[in-house]
Amino acid sequence: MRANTIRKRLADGKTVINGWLSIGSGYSAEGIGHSGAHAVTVDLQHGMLDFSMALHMLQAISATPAMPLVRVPSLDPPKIMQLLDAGAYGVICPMISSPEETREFVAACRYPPQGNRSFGPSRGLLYGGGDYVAKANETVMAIPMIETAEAVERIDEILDVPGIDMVYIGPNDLAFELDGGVSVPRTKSEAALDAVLKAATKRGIPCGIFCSGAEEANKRIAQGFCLVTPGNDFAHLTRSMKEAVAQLVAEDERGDAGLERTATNGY
Ligand code: 3PY
Ligand code: MG
Repeated sequence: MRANTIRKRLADGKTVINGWLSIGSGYSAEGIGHSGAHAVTVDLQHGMLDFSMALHMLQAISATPAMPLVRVPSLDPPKIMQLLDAGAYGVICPMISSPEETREFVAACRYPPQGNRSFGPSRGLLYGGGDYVAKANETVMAIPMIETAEAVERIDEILDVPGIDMVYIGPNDLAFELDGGVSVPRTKSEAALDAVLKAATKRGIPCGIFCSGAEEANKRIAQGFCLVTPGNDFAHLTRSMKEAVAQLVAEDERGDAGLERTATNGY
């Protein structure tokens, strides 16, 4: 089976940079897959896309060196299994709050006897290879999201569930829960996510986190996170376009870009 290179990076103590796709497009998925990111996550929770678009995006990511991950909308075993069948090498599941939910989630990601994933590997065979079914359990990753107050309280019980490959923190939902909003400072949720990071690290379970961009991602790496998501595709697209426009407007205000001249020339 095709190796899961992010498992190897994590085992070697290396950081994983994870792209995040909210735009439903195979073309932009392929572009982000070629960005140098080690993994790329198709976001079916908050992304503007559905299963049929996610399938095309997973196919596009397959043409790149990045490992294909998905974030599912919720703890929905049939949906999780279908996305694994579509070739996802890891599933990030939001709002996991208890050991019971964790067990249900991990079971959906594993074929029997470790779990209850149903047989029907479909595209997993095309992307993973002919031995997909035999090797899937040790290759695909089950990644619960920790982003509720209950999950923070019960983190040791959650981490005790066998088969968790990583935990992923949703800092914004955690801020809603613990700080009453997403503005800064986020005193309580920052302390909580640091405690989760330490609890996971102590057990050798890697911890990932969503970040606003590269600057925050660098700080999170220094804090001890093993996987960072430096903002989503839409944020990068709009940020860089705004910067380009701002630069052109600034040049025009200095009188050296000729925006008006371009307009009157009819281009
Ligand atoms: C959160 O910050 O809550 C997230 O889920 C990020 O994707
Ligand atoms: Mg969230």
